[in-house]
Amino acid sequence: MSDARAMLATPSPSLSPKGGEEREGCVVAADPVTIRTTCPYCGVGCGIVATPDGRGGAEIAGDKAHPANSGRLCSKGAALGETLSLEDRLLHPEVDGRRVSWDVALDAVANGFRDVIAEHGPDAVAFYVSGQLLTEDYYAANKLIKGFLGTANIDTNSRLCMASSVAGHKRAFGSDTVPGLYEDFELADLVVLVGSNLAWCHPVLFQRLEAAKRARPGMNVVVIDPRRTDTCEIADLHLALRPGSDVALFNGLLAELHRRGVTAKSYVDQYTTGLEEALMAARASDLAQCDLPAADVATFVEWFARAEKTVTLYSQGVNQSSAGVDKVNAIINCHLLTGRIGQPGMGPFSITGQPNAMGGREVGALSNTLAAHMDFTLEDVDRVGRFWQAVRMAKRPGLKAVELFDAVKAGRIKAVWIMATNPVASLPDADAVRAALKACELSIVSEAVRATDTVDACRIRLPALAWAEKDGTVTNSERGISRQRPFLPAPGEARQDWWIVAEVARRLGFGEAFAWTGVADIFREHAALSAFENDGRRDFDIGAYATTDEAAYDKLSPFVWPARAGVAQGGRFFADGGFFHGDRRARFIATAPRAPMHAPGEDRPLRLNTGRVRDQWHTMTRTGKSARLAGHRPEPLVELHSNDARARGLGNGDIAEVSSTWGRAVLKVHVTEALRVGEAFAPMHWTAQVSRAGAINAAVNPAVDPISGQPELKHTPVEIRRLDMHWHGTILARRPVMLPEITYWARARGAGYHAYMIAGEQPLGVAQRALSAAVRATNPGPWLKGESGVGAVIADGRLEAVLVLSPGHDERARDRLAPFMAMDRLSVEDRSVLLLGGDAGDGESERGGEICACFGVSTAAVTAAIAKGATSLAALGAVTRAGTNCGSCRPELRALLRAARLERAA
Ligand SMILES: Nc1nc2c(c(=O)[nH]1)N[C@H]1C(S)=C(S)[C@@H](COP(=O)(O)OP(=O)(O)OC[C@H]3O[C@@H](n4cnc5c(=O)[nH]c(N)nc54)[C@H](O)[C@@H]3O)O[C@H]1N2
Ligand SMILES: Nc1nc2c(c(=O)[nH]1)N[C@H]1C(S)=C(S)[C@@H](COP(=O)(O)OP(=O)(O)OC[C@H]3O[C@@H](n4cnc5c(=O)[nH]c(N)nc54)[C@H](O)[C@@H]3O)O[C@H]1N2
Ligand code: SF4
Ligand SMILES: [Mo]
Repeated sequence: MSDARAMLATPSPSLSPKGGEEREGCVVAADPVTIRTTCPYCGVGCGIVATPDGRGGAEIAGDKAHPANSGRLCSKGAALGETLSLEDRLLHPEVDGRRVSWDVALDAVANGFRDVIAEHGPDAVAFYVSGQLLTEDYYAANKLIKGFLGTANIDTNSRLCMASSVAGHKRAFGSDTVPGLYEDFELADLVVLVGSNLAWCHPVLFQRLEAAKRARPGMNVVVIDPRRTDTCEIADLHLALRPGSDVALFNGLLAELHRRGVTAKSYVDQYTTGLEEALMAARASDLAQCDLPAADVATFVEWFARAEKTVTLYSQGVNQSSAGVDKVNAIINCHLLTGRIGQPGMGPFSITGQPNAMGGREVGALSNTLAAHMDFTLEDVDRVGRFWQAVRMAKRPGLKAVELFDAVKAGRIKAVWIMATNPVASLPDADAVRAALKACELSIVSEAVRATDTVDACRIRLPALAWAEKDGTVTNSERGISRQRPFLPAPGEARQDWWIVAEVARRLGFGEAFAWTGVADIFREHAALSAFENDGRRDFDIGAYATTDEAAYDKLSPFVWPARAGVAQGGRFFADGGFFHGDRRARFIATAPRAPMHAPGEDRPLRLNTGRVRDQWHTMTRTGKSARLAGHRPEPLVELHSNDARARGLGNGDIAEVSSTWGRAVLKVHVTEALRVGEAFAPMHWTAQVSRAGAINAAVNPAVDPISGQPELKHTPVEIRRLDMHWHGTILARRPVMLPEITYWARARGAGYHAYMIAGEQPLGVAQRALSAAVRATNPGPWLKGESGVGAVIADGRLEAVLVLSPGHDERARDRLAPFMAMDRLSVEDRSVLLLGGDAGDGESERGGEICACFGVSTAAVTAAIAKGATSLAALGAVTRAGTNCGSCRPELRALLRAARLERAA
């Protein structure tokens, strides 16, 4: 490992004046070196083995030795190699659109903060950070603002993600503790997934669960989600409850478990308080609110009552709600009642979204926590202040994300520094966030990518290193700490986030407290703080690592905390009580069901739910670079039930406006039976960079949970209206096209080209002229006009760009034209086929979208294989290769197999 590291030009903490756009220091090794690191996407935290190719790229594989994944990767992890190029990276500091040196940029940040604080006090500044920072970066940012600038106005995008779980844990346990381990899913007899689309959002954990269920078919899986997601493919029971009614369901469960005597009496007596109040509230709530078939609820209760080994996993369907904290506690109540916590195969399990959501909670970067799982009590403030030798300690909690950006808008916050998050796309009421940043005196962003919705709105832009170049640690959902290690040299002038923070701190006169020479220094300090005056009072303690030297840090193997010095590491919490409230007892919390904050009404009768798709990550700054990840869901879409679609004259492929009190988005319609009537679903991924108006958060409401401050991203009243398009079209072009004003466009990556899916309201002829001019402006060469709205640039026999327009939908145009882009030369015959509308005749023209990202297998190919007699996953894999690599598409393959079985039976 250290040999490999020595070959890489890892960034030195000194200022470097140079800045080529290339990765310097790429070396083709005779014997390729491999580096063990961790996936930068979801909270499963899969281990990765990266083998640099010496040309700035790398081979990516799953790490068989990593406990989270044992070698598995999902589609996103497997495609990481396609995200490493530099063409879209921010590589030099900029102030007001001008490239400047690091010195100038850092001085501007430091002077800006100094002036604002001098004039308006410390609460006029803020940081907004991210669960995608490494722990060391996170620690540095939190220490600077809370210990030296004197304000707790630092919040993290985990506010949108985990805040309700944090608050629920603290209410129940007295600490933000995830009691269990991943293996509990494999050991359980009942796994309840609440508001989690595990198959798409934590695919490797889903695969572990799937394998365990196959090995022990007696295991039951229950999915509680208003939508029928792909996760339901392994469910024995799907409860499509009314959105927001989870508290009523778990209250009903609690009351019924107690009535049947499933109470773990000695556990409850010895280790808990508050059961009577919780039961009273539970009995007072009404299961009818859930709008579920009584027989299904009875089955759920029966299974829960019977299975001692029960794990309840929950995610954003629980957290992102104005009743999020109550939902968390209603779930935990059931586990406390039955004593099913902290033992193999048992427990409530909050699964985290981002790779370092847990690390952010550990360093304390939420505005209402302090550091190392300490809070704003007098003792904790004093303790952390002494440890840091703080100059100016924050003494009370700061603003939470939504209120923080409200304060920016109102001018109360005059300087804001954003790191590793894209709030203009990911916060609710997002256009207001953009306006706030544009109006802000001093807006600063540390980013890896040059063009994002947030970068566009910020004055000072600081180039950060990205995944392949970064060095540090992350904590996954089971409290597992792993190393992220650099395997590519630093490009341009990009620097690691902690270094940027430390340089600003130095310029503000705090050099001594930020004099780290590398990440291991910061890790040791963080570990020491976790153990400082702890003595078992706080759950988070990794004191065993407080003296880890550079070599040991370099080699650090994944470990699960707690890791107290001199005590056995890892394991579960709370099997024998030991909670972190003063009396060491857990609290039952009385929860009363509440409907989502904003109810659908006459004007906006539909309820908009939002979330994720399988192959994209958040605002697409990385997954959007991969052609193979673009095939599954290439366009920004809104799903709605066929009844609701019919009532609005909407069909598949139509363009519709989704509007709310807060704003609007323009999306492509996808009709489905997987939703409840009256509900719609839109993915969160599209931004202004890749679509005309596909950013759904412009329309999402900013209501928050009153305790956690987490936004209710899953429930916004909307109306959906058909927009009458005169034409639909597709452009494939080798070089990016500057599109004219049109109603709808979305951009996706193809293999060696850019794809634009477009539609408009102006007359077809007008559009044709404007669009062909736009295509030719950046893709020069002879323009050939064909039949039925086809035009193409063919230079030296190669297709440079092609445009197809038609009055109706032509959903298949992209698939039909793509094979021509893959040809080195078009024969005379190819040319005429293309100009006739482009059916390459490979039988793949009706692909119906892509299922398998690894091998580019279409729905049509899978359906054809099933029709020819493939009746199992194995047979499908043998014929089409679909599902034989990462396995992320297996739930969808299974759904097609099941549909075919039902059809045959009918
Ligand atoms: N492919 C992919 N994977 C990811 C990410 C990504 O961007 N892309 N992001 C990562 C991150 S940061 C996170 S936080 C996780 C999120 O992972 P998940 O929470 O699993 O994903 P979501 O799609 O946000 O929402 C989960 C489900 O909640 C349901 N839901 C909505 N309202 C309710 C309700 O009232 N009750 C219940 N019970 N369910 C409801 C939705 O229908 C949805 O299916 O995913 C992580 N993994
Ligand atoms: N409607 C709706 N909105 C949602 C959600 C939802 O379910 N529905 N989910 C919410 C949730 S759970 C989450 S977690 C958020 C996620 O939302 P964001 O955090 O805003 O999304 P990302 O696209 O992951 O943004 C990370 C940014 O950091 C940059 N970056 C990557 N690596 C580094 C690095 O090392 N250093 C620096 N400085 N920058 C880096 C990336 O290029 C990217 O621009 O979205 C929230 N928003
Ligand atoms: S499940 Fe996929 S996205 Fe999540 S850590 Fe593993 S490879 Fe990365
Ligand atoms: Mo998240």
